[in-house]
Amino acid sequence: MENSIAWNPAYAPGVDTQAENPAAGSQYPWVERREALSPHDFFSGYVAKGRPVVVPGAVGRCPALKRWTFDHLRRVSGQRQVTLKQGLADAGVEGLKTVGSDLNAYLDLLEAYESRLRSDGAPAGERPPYLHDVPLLNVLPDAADDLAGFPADYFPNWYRSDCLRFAQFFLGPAHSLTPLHFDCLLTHNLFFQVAGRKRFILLDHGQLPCCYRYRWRWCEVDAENPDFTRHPLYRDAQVRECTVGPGDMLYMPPGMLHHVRSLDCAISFNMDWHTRRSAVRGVLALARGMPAKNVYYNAAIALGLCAGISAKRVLPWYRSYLNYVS
Ligand SMILES: O=C(O)CCC(=O)C(=O)O
Ligand SMILES: [Fe+2]
Repeated sequence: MENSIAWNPAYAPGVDTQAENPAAGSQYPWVERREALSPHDFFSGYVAKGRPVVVPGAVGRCPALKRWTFDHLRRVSGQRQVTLKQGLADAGVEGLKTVGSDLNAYLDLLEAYESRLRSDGAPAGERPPYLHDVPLLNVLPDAADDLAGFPADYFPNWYRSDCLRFAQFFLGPAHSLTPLHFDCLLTHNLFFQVAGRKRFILLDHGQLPCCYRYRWRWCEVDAENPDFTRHPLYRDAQVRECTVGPGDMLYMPPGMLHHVRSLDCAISFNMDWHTRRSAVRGVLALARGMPAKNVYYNAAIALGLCAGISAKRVLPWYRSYLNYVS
């Protein structure tokens, strides 16, 4: 079947997902959106100031936007084994576990779920697991061709020549959820949406005391349906949101809390990266309870950035982070 999952044409590249955001039911102030933001202004206006920003259409011209159909995924990688996550739930991640599948079988599950959803109009049966945060090049080894024109200038120099080796892939059904958390190494995060839409609910790291943290990086609060009786401090939390659609890029500064809901069947990828400053802070976070393993990864990157050891040479020490479930 050619293209049996049709990515929602209402959200093709260039459509303003924020102006017209019916499914999201916006509740909070929007994250700033900057069309055609230059890398220079990105670093001075957002990275240096720890402010999130959406750059609509930042990867809107990459071939991946049209190319990454289910058919294509089956053709190039259908036989590959992938690790899926189950238990990313509204109630938290205590039941989180991983399961293996080949990609074809997973795409079958997604297609069946999405077609039930289209015919019944409501979540139908158990939601399939989430292909969540796995190395992009393990799923799509030729992703560099698909991402021709990728704006590597939004990354620090150290990462540029090898940036896709740091990229992590996400594919999941409509309604998939990553509950409220921050990224576990306290990295900067550039997030790229390829197909479908996702809604992000965001809080600065300073809001952590309102969010009832557990297991270092996760938060008990359900950011879509907060229960102020269980979590009274969250009443005062300062919350923002944005919706990203195909081609959009979202920047999140280190430690930013995020709760991410897929509004459609969606494909994304992201890259966690450090500046010297965030890498050194990531090492010092040992004193704030960061797990030793995370500190080790931060030390590897800090060494690369501060001692001028190339990303290629540091990658063997860092690579296991890319398959790390925490
Ligand atoms: O897309 C998602 O479901 C989660 C994304 C996320 O947590 C991240 O980019 O760090
Ligand atoms: Fe995250």
